[in-house]
Amino acid sequence: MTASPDDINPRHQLSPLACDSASLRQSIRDALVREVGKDPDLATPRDWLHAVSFAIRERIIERRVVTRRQFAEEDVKRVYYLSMEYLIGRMLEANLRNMGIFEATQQALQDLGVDFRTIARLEEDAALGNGGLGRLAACILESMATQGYPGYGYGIRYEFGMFQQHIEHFRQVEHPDNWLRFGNPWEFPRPEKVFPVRFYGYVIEHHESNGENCYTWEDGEQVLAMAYDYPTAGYERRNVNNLRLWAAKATRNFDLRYFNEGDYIRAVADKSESETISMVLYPNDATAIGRELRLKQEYFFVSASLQDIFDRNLQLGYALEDLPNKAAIQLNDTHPAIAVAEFMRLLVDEHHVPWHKAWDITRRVFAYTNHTLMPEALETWPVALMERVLPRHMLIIYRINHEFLEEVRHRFPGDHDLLGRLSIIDEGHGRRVRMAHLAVVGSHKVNGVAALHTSLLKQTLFADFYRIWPERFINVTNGVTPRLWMIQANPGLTALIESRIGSDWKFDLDRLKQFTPYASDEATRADFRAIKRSNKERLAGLVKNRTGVVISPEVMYDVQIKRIHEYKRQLLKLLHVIELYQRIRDGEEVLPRVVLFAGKAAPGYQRAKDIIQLINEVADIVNNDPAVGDRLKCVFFPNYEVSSAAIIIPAADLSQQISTAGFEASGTGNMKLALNGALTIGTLDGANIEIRDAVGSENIFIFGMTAAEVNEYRGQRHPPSAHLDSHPRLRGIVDALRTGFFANGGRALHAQMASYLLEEDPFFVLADYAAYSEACTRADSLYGHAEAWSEAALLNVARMSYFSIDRTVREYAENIWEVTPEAVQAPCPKDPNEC
Ligand code: NBG
Repeated sequence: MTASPDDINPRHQLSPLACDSASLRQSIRDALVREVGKDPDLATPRDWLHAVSFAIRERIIERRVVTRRQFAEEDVKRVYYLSMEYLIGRMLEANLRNMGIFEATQQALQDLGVDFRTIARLEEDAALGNGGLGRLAACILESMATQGYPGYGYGIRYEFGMFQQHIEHFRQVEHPDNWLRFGNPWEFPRPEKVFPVRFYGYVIEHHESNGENCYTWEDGEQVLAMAYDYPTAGYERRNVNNLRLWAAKATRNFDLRYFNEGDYIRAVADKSESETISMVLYPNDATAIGRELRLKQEYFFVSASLQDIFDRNLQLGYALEDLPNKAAIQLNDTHPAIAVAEFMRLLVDEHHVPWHKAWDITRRVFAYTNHTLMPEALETWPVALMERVLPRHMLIIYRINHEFLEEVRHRFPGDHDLLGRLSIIDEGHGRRVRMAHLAVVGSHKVNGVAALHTSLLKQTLFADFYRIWPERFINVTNGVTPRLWMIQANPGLTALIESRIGSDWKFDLDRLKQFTPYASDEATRADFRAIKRSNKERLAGLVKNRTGVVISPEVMYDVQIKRIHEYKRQLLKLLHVIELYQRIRDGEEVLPRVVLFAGKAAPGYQRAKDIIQLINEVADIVNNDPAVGDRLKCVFFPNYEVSSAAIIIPAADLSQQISTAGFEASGTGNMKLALNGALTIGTLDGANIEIRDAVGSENIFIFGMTAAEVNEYRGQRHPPSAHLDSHPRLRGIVDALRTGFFANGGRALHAQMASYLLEEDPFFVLADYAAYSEACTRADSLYGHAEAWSEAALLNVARMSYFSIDRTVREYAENIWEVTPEAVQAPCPKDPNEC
């Protein structure tokens, strides 16, 4: 029987706030006075932004209360998603749309004389992540709520998110992202929800009569983790899930010690030191950073989250042995892998569960997603550091490793190399803890994020693990949320699709397939082109605003938008820009286009920052050459973030997905762009392969070496310069760099980049150039046929349904978490204007 949760205690019955525009208008005005504390006559646009956010959050939190009650009533199994990163973006419009009150709120604001777009633009992006990994986490949370899965996100409430990128003298300059400076109306601080987290100290071993020794971890430093909750609304559902982010606070005991000794200054200084743990996001994408503070961040949020999970389960009356039936914990990459040891510590040390039983529970609860094969991204910690910072965890890891290697020794007697390769402790590089191994050993399922990536995981990184536990490895290809990346970002295309096939596809993207026949309908194609064009005008406005460069909405928009990384090969695209420029200068006809790059470089990644400078210097010459005009514009769009992605993507015609095959685990920008009717030019890497299979090889431009060919080629050790004659223009292009043709003052950088290509070229830019240039020509000639191009673009849209995040989340739910969706029923709308 499913009792209505509101029956639990009649006194706590909720009476839902109404959501018609008149009620919203009233709530917004009330919030402006009561929450923001402003007279409407004096309110600034930001005051209105906060007022409307407060009015909406009241409605979201009501549904959250109901969701929580219902999950508790029904004893559901819950999913806990542990991620160091959430790249959420702005919350106002996403919340309004998912709550189904976007139009009513716009109306309410209009009645108050406030323009929605003007205030929405003032919201800071919540950029608590670097790139694809963090954005995937945000998409997964939204989809869990939309589909009704009982999902909880856990992470860190960084005081400073991803840095703001400015371009000064062609170079990237980082500015701190002080996203909380005006306060954040979406968060609920929970000062009573605090957990102590210990670092350093020592371990005491106690001998017990039953033969199992027990351990206590003592002394050291303690920091408090305080919860901040961000309710996450499902699309057109009543479910609201919770994202809980932890902030570090100094413990009171800690302060008191010094206060009592009379050292006021020391006490306050120590307080701010412990609070640095959640101060800043490390701005490194797909590279590990071996700093003690990073290890502390990882342990800090993992420990707080697991303590919270234990608390919840105990409060609900669940037995610890029953945890695998009540909780699934997903590790988003290796960053939270210390959770395996912490979970064991909580079970064994704090709750006195015998070791082997605890280990069985742990393995059944945890699962691990790997997001990259790149060796520099795989976290390892020096044993000495781990022993100092987390002494109890080091002992636990030793025992896990010992028992694991015993098991292997038993199955493969005499294979010492195998033991060395599998060990959680790497004895070869000054003794380090391999966090990925800990994650694999402590999980019942390990997944890659695209078919190729998973198969490479099995063949390379985790080949030995795959040999012993083949059933543990599965693939879950990434996806993207169509709510943000289609419905919100591209209202024009959304309306076009709705006008042809209705709106069922918004709930079930598979139904987008019904749009397929319209690709051959001339009227639909013409509408599609008109929508693209107006999306381009919107982007052109933003580009002019941010960079001063004027771009025409008439030409092809060719975009490469992602983190700057050698393996992603922004240089390959830049060489092609130089080719186009030289062809124009030589009087050849070329297809007019705007090439737009956007993306941040890790502040310590010199080569990536040099690539940004190179792009900007080439752009400066190209854009100011009167002989070129609108035939070629090259733009570096600064400070790429979720909110600007939502404007660039719907305007794109051509999507650059040109990583060296075997390096991009999946990619998700590739999916967003294709879903919005951009054609992909790409290598057979990551999810590009599955995108080709979905859209048809005639509707995508594939080129270059495959992962296997890259591998083989690498073995042959050709000098990169051997490729200079593989394409009639390549020598001249590299020469332009070498001689500093585009150099704005500093030639050295250009010459250095040319020798890097000619002598090292670790990602095979020159080897793939001829094939790339040829693929660009294919793309250009199709673009010349507007009807054929529009047909291919519309087929991309109609055939991208597989890449919905809802399919991804369903696969996790069915194959890993074993949880089922729960539609939240109440509060029941008595009239359609109620939330
Ligand atoms: C990134 C990969 C991308 C992938 C995202 C999401 C890391 C460590 N990995 O290819 O580089 O799309 O993860 O899975 O950031």
